[in-house]
Amino acid sequence: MADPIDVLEQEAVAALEAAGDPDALEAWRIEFLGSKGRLKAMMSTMRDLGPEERPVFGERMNRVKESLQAAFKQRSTASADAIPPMDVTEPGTTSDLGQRHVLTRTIDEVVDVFGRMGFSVEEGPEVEDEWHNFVALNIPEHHPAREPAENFFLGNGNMLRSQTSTVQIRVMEHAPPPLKIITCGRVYRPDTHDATHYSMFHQVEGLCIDRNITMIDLKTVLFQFARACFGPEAEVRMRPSFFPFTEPSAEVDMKMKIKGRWQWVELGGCGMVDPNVLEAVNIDPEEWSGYAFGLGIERIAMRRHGIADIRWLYENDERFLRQF
Ligand code: FA5
Repeated sequence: MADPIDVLEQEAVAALEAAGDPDALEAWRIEFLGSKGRLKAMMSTMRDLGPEERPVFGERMNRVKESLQAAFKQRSTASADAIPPMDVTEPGTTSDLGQRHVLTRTIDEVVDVFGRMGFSVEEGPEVEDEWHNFVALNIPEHHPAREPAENFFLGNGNMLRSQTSTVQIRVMEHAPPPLKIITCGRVYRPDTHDATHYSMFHQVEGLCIDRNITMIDLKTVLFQFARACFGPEAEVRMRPSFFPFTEPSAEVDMKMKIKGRWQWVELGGCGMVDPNVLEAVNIDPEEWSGYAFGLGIERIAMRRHGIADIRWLYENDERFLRQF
C-alpha cells in the first residue's frame, strides 16, 4: 500500500503545477496548506500512532509542509512576474461624457440672440390658473381655446399652461413699464403626436411695452432674430391672423434655405398687445403700447438642424442626440 504522506505530497505537487492563475493558486493553498486543509487533516491522524512512530511522522509531515510552502511561494512569485507590465504609452479609456440636449442648446442660443437686443429673461410657472392663461389674456369664457379637449385642466381652476403668454401677464402684474422681456419654457396641449406636433413643447415669448411702440419695432426684432438664427439671407413675413390678446395679430413666417431650397416656415404668432390686456394689469393703454410674440422652440431647433420629426427630440435615442 502506498505511503499516505507520499501520496499527499505527490498530489499536492501535481495540483500546484496545474494551477495556472492567481485564483487557482489561492484555491490550492486553501486545499493543502489552509487551516482546514489536507495537511492539517493528516497531521491530526498523529494522535492514533504509537509513541515511537509519532516523532518520525511529525518530522516527515513538517518537511512535506515546508517543501510545499516553498514550492507555493516560488509559483506565486512566478505567476505575479507573468503579469505583463503596464504600458504607460497606451491610450487611456475615455469615459462616456454626456452633452446638453439639442433643445437646451437652442434655448440658450435664442436667449443669447434676444439678450443682445436688450431683452431680459423672465420665468413663470408651468402650473397656471385660468386668470393668467385665459382671462387676463382677453380670452373669454366660451372661447374655443378654453375647451377641455384643448387643455390639460388640473381641477381647482388650475391647469398646465397652454402658452407662454401667461408670463406676459405675470411680468406686467409686478413690474411697471417700460418692459422688454423674453421667457422660454414648456407648454402643454393635448395635441395628437405627429411629425410637427407634440403634447409638451417649448415656446419663446417676447414682450415689449414702452411709449410709441409700433409694428415696425416688432418686425425689426423678428427680422434680426431670423437673420441671427437662420443666416444673413433669412426673411420675415407676417400674415394677418387673430389672437385674443393682440390687435392687430399676425402669424410669423421665416424664409430660410432648407436642403438648398428657399422656403417659408411658420414659427409662431405675434401682434400689438391688446388694450384690454394692458387694462387687466392696470397699465394705461393711452400712455403705453407694446408688442408680443410667441415662437415654437422645437420648430426653430428642427429648422436649424434639419430634424424632420419632432418626436425624435423626445425619444432619447443617443444615436440621434449625439449628432448635435
Ligand atoms: C400661441 O401659442 C400664441 N401664444 C403666440 C402669440 C404670442 C401670439 C404672443 C401673439 C402674441 P400658437 O398656438 O400658434 O400661438 O403657437 C405658437 C407656435 O407654437 C406655433 O407656431 C408652433 O411653432 C408652436 N406649436 C404650437 N403647437 C405645437 C405643438 N403641438 N407641438 C409643437 N409646437 C407647437
